[in-house]
Amino acid sequence: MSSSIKVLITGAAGQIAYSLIPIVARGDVFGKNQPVTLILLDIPQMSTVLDGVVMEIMDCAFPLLHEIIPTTDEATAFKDIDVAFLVGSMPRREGMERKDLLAANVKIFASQGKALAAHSSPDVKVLVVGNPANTNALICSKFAAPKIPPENFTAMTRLDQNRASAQVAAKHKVAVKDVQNVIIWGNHSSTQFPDVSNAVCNGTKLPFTKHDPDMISLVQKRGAAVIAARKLSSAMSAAKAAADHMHDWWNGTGSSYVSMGVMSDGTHYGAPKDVIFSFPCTVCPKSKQWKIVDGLALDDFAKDKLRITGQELEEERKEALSATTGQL
Ligand code: NAX
Repeated sequence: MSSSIKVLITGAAGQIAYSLIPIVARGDVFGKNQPVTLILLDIPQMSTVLDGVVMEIMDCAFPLLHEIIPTTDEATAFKDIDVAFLVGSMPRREGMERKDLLAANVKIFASQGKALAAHSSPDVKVLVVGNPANTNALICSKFAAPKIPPENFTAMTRLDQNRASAQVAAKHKVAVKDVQNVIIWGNHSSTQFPDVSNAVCNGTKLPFTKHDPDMISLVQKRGAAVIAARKLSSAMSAAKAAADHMHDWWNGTGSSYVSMGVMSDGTHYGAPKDVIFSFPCTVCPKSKQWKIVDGLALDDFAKDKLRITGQELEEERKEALSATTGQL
């Protein structure tokens, strides 16, 4: 067996982490022969809950789990990690404006970016789940630069991809495992564009002549529908998506592509420069480097959707940077 890798999960006392921890500890992300050390970060007010989570992890007796390090200290949490799932964030409270929520989260991710630069290796792979995920990832990468390169930061749109793939499978009465190349473009928000026009089933093109407005709307509103029904936000599906995202980043994708929020350099599909934009990506298994899939055709409907979500990301960036004025 290889030596253990250090995996940080923030927001470790929260509900997504509660579903994510067992998936990681069981070997479903990094492999069945890969021991892991789990570092679990939450805020001091949650340390008793975190103690309970640690007890349960111990009681699971995971064979691959080398060590558990619960902490409320960022310097301890980010020390020499190989992978970070940044799940923890400030939830929206009643009466809170979107701007206030963004400002509160930007502070968290600026601080964690600094901690990454101070304590982690330049190879660390960082997946941001906490919302607003794309802009949090952007801010985190700016505060971790130049030590940690921007390509090491990604934001999660895999839940949206999984939701769309499941809808495609149900509609065409095929197995979801056989559905590939569903794309989420842009921001993990209601402006995202779920695009099924390139979807294939076992390599065969599915009969989408045009975009599917019902499916687009269903995926865009799925998070709200889960909250309305469950009185809690998506957690099991979010954890599975975070695991899928990191699994493919760590192990590679093969020829089909997956959606990842990655740094846009302004040269792909008209997306603005310097935002974390969700694109179709492949990952090389050897280098663990993602690459944007180029050359897909976009019709006017799709171009317009990409413009809208890109604009929203530019606006979020402006607000986020003004909330960190003087700190960069
Ligand atoms: P919970 O409120 O259950 O848990 C969040 C945890 O983060 C709490 O324990 C809190 O104390 C902790 N936390 C807050 N500030 C922290 C800090 N500075 N350092 C470490 N921990 C901190 O939320 P949960 O349902 O787990 O959701 C977590 C985040 O994921 C939210 O921002 C949520 O909006 C986001 N989501 C993102 C999704 C995506 O597709 N990108 C989908 C699911 C989810 O909505």
